[in-house]
Amino acid sequence: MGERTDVVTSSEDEVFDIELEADILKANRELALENHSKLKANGITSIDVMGSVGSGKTSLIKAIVSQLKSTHRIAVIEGDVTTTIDADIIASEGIPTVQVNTGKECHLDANLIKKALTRMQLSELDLIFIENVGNLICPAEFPLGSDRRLVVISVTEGPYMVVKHPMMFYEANSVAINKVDLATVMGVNPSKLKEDIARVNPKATVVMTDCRNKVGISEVIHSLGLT
Ligand SMILES: Nc1nc2c(ncn2[C@@H]2O[C@H](COP(=O)(O)OP(=O)(O)OP(=O)(O)O)[C@@H](O)[C@H]2O)c(=O)[nH]1
Ligand SMILES: [Mg+2]
Repeated sequence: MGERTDVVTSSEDEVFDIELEADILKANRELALENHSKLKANGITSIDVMGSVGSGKTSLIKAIVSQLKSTHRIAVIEGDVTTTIDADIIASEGIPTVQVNTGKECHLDANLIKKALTRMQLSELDLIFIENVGNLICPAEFPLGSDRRLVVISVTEGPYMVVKHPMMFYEANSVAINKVDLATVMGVNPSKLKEDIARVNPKATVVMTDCRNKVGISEVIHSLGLT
C-alpha cells in the first residue's frame, strides 16, 4: 500500500477574520439586491458569466451577442484584472461595453457593478451580460444582482474541474462545457463532466459548446430563457 496523504485544513479559530468576512458578504448581498431592483425597474434581464481563466467566457458572450443583437438591446460589463482586451473584443460586435478593472481582486462585487451601472444608458437596454474575472472560487460568494448565472468551464482544464470546485456550480442556472472540439486530444470525457455537474446541481442546464465552430450557442441562449 502507498503512503497515506496527510491533509491540513484552514483553522476554525480565526473568529475575527470570519466575522469580518461575514460583514463583507452581507454588505455585498444588500448591494446586489439594490442592483437587481435597479435593473428590474428598467426592464433589464442580466446574466453573470463566471468560469475559470481562459475557459471561453468572452468567446461565448461574443457568440451569444452576435445571435441576439438584432432582437435585443445588449450591453456587456467586462471584469478584468487589468486589461481592456475582452471589452475590445465585445465592442467589435458594436455592443456598448463597460470595463471594470478589479486590480488585485479576483472577482467582481456588487459595489463595482453598482458603479458600472451608473455609466450605462439603462433605459435603452434589454439585456446585460457581466463577465466576471476568470476564477472558479471567489466569484461564487459574491452575487452581483443578476437574474441568472452562467458558468463556463472547458475540457482543457482537465477532468476534475467540477469535483474540485463544486461551489461555483451550486447557484448556476446554466453551465457550458466548452471547447468540446478539443475533448479527444485532451483525453477528457465531457459526458463525465456533465454527470459531475448533475450531482452537484441537478437543476442546472448543461450544454456542450464549441465556440470556435459556433456549436451549442442557441442551446445556451435557450437555457438562459432568452428565446
Ligand atoms: N478550440 C477552441 N478554442 C476556444 C473555444 N472557446 C474559446 N477558445 C479559445 O480559448 C482562448 C480563451 O478564450 P476566451 O473567450 O478569451 O476565454 P475567457 O474565459 O474569456 O478568458 P479570461 O477572460 O482571460 O479568463 C481563446 O484563444 C479562444 O479563441 C472553443 O470552444 N474551442
Ligand atoms: Mg474573458
